[in-house]
Amino acid sequence: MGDANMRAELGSPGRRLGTLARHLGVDYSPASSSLMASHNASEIVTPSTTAGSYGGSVFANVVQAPEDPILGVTVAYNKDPSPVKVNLGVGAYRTEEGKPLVLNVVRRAEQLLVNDPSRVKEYLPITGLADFNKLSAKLIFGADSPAIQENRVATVQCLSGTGSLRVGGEFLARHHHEHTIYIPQPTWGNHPKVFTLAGLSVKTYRYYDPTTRGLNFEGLLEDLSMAPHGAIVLLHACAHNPTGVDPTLDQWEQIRLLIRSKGLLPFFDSAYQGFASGNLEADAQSIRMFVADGGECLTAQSYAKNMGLYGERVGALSIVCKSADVAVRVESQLKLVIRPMYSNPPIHGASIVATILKDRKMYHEWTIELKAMADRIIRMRQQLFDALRTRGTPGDWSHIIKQIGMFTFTGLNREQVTFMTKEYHIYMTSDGRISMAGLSSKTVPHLADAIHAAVTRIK
Ligand code: PLA
Repeated sequence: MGDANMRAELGSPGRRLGTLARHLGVDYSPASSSLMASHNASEIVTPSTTAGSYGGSVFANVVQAPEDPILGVTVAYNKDPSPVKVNLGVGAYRTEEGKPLVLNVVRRAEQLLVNDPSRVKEYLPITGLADFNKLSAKLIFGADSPAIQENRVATVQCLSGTGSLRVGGEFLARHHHEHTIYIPQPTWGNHPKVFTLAGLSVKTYRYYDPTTRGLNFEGLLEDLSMAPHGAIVLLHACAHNPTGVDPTLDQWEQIRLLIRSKGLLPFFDSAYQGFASGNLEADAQSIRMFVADGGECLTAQSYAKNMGLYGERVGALSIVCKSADVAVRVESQLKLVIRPMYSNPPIHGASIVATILKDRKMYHEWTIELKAMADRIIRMRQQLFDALRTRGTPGDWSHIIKQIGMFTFTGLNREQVTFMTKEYHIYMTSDGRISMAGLSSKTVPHLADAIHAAVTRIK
């Protein structure tokens, strides 16, 4: 077989490896091309340490990085051969059967998209799918939002919630006079990294009180009232991760008054709209209070959880501005953040979302499926609480049913978590957070046994 034929047959990854292999002087004749099937790429292209002057790697000093505190839990879980293992680490919804769920309405939307021959795979604009952006703003701010009617919102499609936070962070680092962002203590583990790398300086405000397992409202107000004028404040719109503790509407109102009176800039992270209460409107309430006063704010939206589009990476960043002309200029600058980062966002997931949001029937179907997910999580809370009561597990476990959203912040300490993983093959983050969405009626007794053993044996 000629070189050209062989390359064509191997396709593009094979072609790249072939070229590399030739450069490195590795035998790459068709006879030895079975190497491709039986060896992985690095085995083929890695030169031996005796291969001339290419002996050592230029990366020899690279140290092994630790696994991510949340996603690393799944890595450890996958390695465990135990048949009783349970993954309560990452916040990913599972059915009663423990399976990942693709919503029916998502499957239907995908069918429509696939069957539509007019759909092409052209690049989206830098700002993403226009329909998706408009519909996302409506979903979070409300169809009757004055900010939308007055064209004061700049919305760009981003790579899920994380990408929206990062783009928002980079925009603020370039265009906001105050570079300090206050994040709650504790918060989602990725927040400090996202904002630091975006070029902001991260500080924390008190949020959770471990003694009451509730909101440290006094501490929160005190810390925010000390923040410098213009400082950015990261707020979880609902279903605070990891604590499951949200301010009441009354407390939100006080937070709003303080933030506005101090000239602070609110940045909402909305990763769980509809997941907290089962109601999309109720879970957007905090944000809408801030938009209603006419002031400015940022919102990062994710469709990972509420539409189950995790791996599709669909989200949006909206910046609510004082006036339409500011919003136009803000959008122009957001494009300058996005273009050198990933050029423009992917088309498929955003098309699914837009298809569902613009069709009344599909939208309705989605709200029903969403509520069913939220309700199942709430049922798991009750079942776990009941199971611990039945076992007479020492301690007050009422926080399990009081907390809201995907997670329970159990209060278990690091040693207890390690014990549960080692002895019961239950995987969770070391701060004692468990994803209720990963539990089922079948696994609740096992988890309750593990918690009972952990708290009675390890103080
Ligand atoms: N913001 C918060 C508060 C989150 O909890 C998460 C996801 C995100 C943003 C980002 O989500 P997205 O980029 O996938 O839209 N938190 C998960 C997953 C569910 C993770 O850590 O990546 C968690 O287990 O905490």
